[in-house]
Amino acid sequence: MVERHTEYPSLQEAQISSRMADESTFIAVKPDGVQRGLVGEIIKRFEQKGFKLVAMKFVQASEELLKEHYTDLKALPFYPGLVKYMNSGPVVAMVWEGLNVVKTGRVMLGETNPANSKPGTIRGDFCIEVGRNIIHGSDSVDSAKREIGLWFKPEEVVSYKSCAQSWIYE
Ligand code: IDP
Ligand code: MG
Repeated sequence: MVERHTEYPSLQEAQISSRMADESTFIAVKPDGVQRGLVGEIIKRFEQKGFKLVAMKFVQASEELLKEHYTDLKALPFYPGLVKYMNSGPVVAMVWEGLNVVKTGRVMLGETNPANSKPGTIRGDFCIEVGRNIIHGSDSVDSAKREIGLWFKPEEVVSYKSCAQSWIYE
């Protein structure tokens, strides 16, 4: 009889873990998403997809943090308005983990401008204007690392094994 219940991960489990490579993305429900009661809907979509929540906080972000978060856009005309918008109320900052979560997360968000976002995407379903597009998602693995480091202390990102892992990854 093959004993499967060892305390060590099976080969299959080890392969799943290495393929997932613990890719993480930074997702934030923006102040308009919070005020419009869309926090649960947005979390639901990432949960239902199969991604794993590893950090979350409800926070009024400082102007300083938001300026740093959007530093790449500081030369653009909408930057001051963007910082003001993001500072206008609390946000829900999260880290989600999973295979290709950065790229897939961006697909789930839709395009930057909701007018170009397809129905079925978060921006396509719930908003109209680019300056009120309800959600942020990292655009690359490197920016995800930078953003997670900006918004979370290392100990606030929790490492755990999801019981659904082998039902989500083959
Ligand atoms: P992204 O959020 O899809 O990554 P970025 O180009 O990184 O898009 O822009 C960051 C945020 O700045 C957007 O989500 C949106 O809130 C805002 N933004 C982008 N372009 C414009 C614009 O033309 N007018 C007003 N706000 C904009
Ligand atoms: Mg961006």
